Amino acid sequence: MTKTSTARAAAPASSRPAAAAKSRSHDAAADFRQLAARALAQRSDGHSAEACLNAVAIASRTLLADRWALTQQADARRKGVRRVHYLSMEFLMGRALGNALAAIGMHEQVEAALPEGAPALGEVLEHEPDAALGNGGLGRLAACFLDSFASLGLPSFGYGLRYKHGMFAQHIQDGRQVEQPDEWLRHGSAWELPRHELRYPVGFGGTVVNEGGQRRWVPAQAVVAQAVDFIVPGHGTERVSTLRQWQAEAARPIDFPTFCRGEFASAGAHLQEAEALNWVLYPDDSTPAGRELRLKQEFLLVSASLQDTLARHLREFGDVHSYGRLNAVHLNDTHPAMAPAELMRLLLDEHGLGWDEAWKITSQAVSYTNHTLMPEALETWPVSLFEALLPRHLEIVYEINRRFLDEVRARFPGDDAMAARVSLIDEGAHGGERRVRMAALAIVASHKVNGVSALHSRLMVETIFADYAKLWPQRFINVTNGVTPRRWLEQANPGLSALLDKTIGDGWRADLSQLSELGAKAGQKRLGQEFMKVKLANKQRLADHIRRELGINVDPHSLFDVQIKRIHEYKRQLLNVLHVVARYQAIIANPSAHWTPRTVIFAGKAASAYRAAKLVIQLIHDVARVVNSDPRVGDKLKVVFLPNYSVSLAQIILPAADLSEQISTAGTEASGTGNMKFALNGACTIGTWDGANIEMAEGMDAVSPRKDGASNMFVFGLLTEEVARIKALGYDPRLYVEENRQLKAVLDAITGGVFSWGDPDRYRALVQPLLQHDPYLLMADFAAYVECQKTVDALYDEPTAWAERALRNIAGMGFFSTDRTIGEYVQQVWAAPAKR
Ligand code: T68
Repeated sequence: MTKTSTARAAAPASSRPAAAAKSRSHDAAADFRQLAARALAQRSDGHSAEACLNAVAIASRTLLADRWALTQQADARRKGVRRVHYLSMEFLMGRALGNALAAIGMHEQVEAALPEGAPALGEVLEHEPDAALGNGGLGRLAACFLDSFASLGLPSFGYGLRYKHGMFAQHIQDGRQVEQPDEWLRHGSAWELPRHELRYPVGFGGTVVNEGGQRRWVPAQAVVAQAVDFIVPGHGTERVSTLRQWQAEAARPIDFPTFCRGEFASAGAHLQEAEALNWVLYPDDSTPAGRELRLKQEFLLVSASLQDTLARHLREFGDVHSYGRLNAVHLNDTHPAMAPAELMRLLLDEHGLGWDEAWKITSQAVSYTNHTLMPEALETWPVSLFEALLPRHLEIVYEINRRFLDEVRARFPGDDAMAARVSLIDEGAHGGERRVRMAALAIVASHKVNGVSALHSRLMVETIFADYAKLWPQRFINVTNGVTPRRWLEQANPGLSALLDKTIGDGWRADLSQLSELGAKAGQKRLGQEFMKVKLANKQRLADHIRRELGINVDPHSLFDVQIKRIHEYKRQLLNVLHVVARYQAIIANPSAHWTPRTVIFAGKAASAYRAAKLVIQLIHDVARVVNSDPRVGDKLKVVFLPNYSVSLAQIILPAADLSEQISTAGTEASGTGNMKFALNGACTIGTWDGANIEMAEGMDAVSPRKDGASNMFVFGLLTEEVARIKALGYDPRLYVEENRQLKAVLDAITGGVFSWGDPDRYRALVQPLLQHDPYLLMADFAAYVECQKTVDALYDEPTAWAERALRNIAGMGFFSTDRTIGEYVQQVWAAPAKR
């Protein structure tokens, strides 16, 4: 890791071996047992799993709190080191206890602390609800980052909101998704450490006044943001990181006279209004009714977090001028993009700096990651709503824009179209309302903007941000995503972890690149057999889970073909279903032929207002019902949809997968991270040349090239450029259907009611668009997909060859650890203050 002359890099400060040994010291173990025993004794529900869970969590938290204090002291002593602040509306943490026990090495103490008659530790762990404070990849990435922050010893804070209800709980009724509130805090959370001394006022609405030439915002409504900490343990180190989540509280107590008049509701209405800010995590396509609340949530996160960073900085360094040099403020997508405006306001209005210095500090500190190329997903806010809620911030945005557009006009004289395109304000030229473009604000204020895979970062500067890249080519970089090997391999897959330890040593946990050593050994027959044995045990565990949850019997020897992720048209679960139907038809046309038995497994949630995605879930269930009950099919094909996809469910499914479905239309999936988790767990990938699939295939083929020169990944489908070309030429999906009898038969069966009790209308809304515009080119890619699936079957029929391929896949995954990702952020984004 290089250091810069201007500020030292926030380099990992690890003390692994000594720390690990110390953590196992006798005193800590005895304290731990005592704490757990005391917590258990205070419960009224005996030795129930909940009571044990709570007691062990309290003991772990206490130990972690001590480590937190030591980490903070150590960081404070490392003067001149930049601290990283990762602002994200989502942290999809999953369960904490298993991870904490792995990190602090207290498994044995827990076994000893659990009293006679208590459930086994495994069962206790199963009782912890997931902290599902995220929608999908973006939120889970943030959680993996925290793990790496802690494990690398990076001085850092994650900042988020403490949602009372995380992502909705998905129930399935008659094959349809039904959303219910996720009550993850019903029994409280033993992990949370409220920090009562850390409270900041956050305002909304009101006016801006002039006081002796100084602008000052007088909000109409104020809440107090209260910090609630969640300590993130590092692995192989005693250092920890912090996830600080904000809880909004009313700024004043109940209105006493009103209460005494018996008007209870109105006496406490403002309490309710403040708390509502923390009620729900918004789904990614929230309704207009929720948009104002969402903007308030985003501002709550940004304002409280920045005030906290400023307060800490002032405590440690005494003046605000060095803030930009010593603090990195990172925006996880555009949701916290109000941060530069709020930082400017705090520096100008509260700390009395002039514009130029405030702007210099802001742009030194701020950086931004983009996670999507879909222009419709780039957040914008109506100017009217922005002004009503944040009038001072709108002034600041206008001033940033005025100065920015002056620069644009100076560099591109006469190019008014360019100025209009890049402006922070969309003027609503075609009768639309004026809107603030949050991605533009994030880009203009940031010293670095990154995409999340090589392809995505290239497309980002060629498409959605092309104009900005013309202005500042150096500002745009790529940092390819990763996943933490601790949760996604060590904890999810103990069997494979043990096999890796035996084969290449245990260093991969902290240095995933060591997996490459597996490349040379992948062809060893015995290793292949041991790998297949581990895989079979994992599949058996999943098969048991499926039987318990759904009453479906699946054969663990069949090929487990898995697609688990948010349900979205661009991710093309529907293409997978079309293949399943084609396979079903082929089997019943010729049941006595040889068929490689398959179990096709889906899991994922659809946004509640996303009709097409919900229809896909229903179709999967309808197809499953028909296929699974057809006696001609038997074990040759089974279809399973596991409800309520979550981090903890992923930890069961991933280790059991043989085949990972990564089949988005090329150019649509920014990166993907599930793809990495599958491959790390020894699944082969069938995938398009999209997102991080590309770098994964390149990694596998570099580390472990095949003799025939073909890829270790099952790659199919149109390339990004081909997709663009076909669309430009006027794509007609019907031509593909007319040419392909198999595809036509599949669509006819679906529209003919074969899977919908004879109702031909049920899936009209899914199939009609496929024949008309098919924006994600399912029709164009269908034939290649089906062909590619045949090569998958052929390889699976040869267990030795399959095992070798899977091991080659694992060997190529060394690059995809978030430790590497965070190392790159430190070097390229966070270590050096901005040079713009
Ligand atoms: C995902 N984005 C990308 N967004 O789709 C995925 N969006 O390719 C990538 O691997 C991952 O980010 C991490 O970089 C999301 O998950 C959201 O969840 C989201 C939430 C709210 C609004 C918009």
